[in-house]
Amino acid sequence: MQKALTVVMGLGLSAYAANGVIPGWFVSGGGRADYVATKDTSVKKSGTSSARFTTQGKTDKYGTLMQAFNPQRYAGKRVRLSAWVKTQGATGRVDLWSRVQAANSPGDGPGIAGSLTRLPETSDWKRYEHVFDVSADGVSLQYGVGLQGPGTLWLDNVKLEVVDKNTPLSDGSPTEPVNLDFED
Ligand SMILES: [Ca+2]
Repeated sequence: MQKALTVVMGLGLSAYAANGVIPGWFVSGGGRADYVATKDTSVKKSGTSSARFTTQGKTDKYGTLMQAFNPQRYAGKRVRLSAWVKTQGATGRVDLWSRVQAANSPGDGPGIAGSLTRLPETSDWKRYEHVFDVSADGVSLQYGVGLQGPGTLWLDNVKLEVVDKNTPLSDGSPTEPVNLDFED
């Protein structure tokens, strides 16, 4: 999963503001010029608006609508990122991703924690979640939704919360020793 993230994201971190339309969010990725993010007041999970992210013109490059911040206050904690996403006609690929970047993490890598979920080509609103640990080495916590190729997605009600250390990690890593006596 982490390797897949490395391969597909191709994030150039020279992000630019998403036309200044959605405060706190920006468009990044190698194909960032081929995508546009806007607030959508007609399609939304709740409240009065969602984020709409879509391809403008033809592209086979990856673009992502993302957010990044210094995770200092989450250091040493396990977090759950959840988000509601709706997709339409994403015949290339569409995903939800998260990662914790350390100071020396490559800009196009999976970071030191996080996850990647491939989403359906077309789907109604659905909640997805990633559970991962934020270590003290983390200097940037990032997450977003991305497209590679045609299609549109909507994002709403993104939430980041601290969870108990017993909450299973999304990447399937065990949280305690398993089958040490080989009897299972
Ligand atoms: Ca909303």
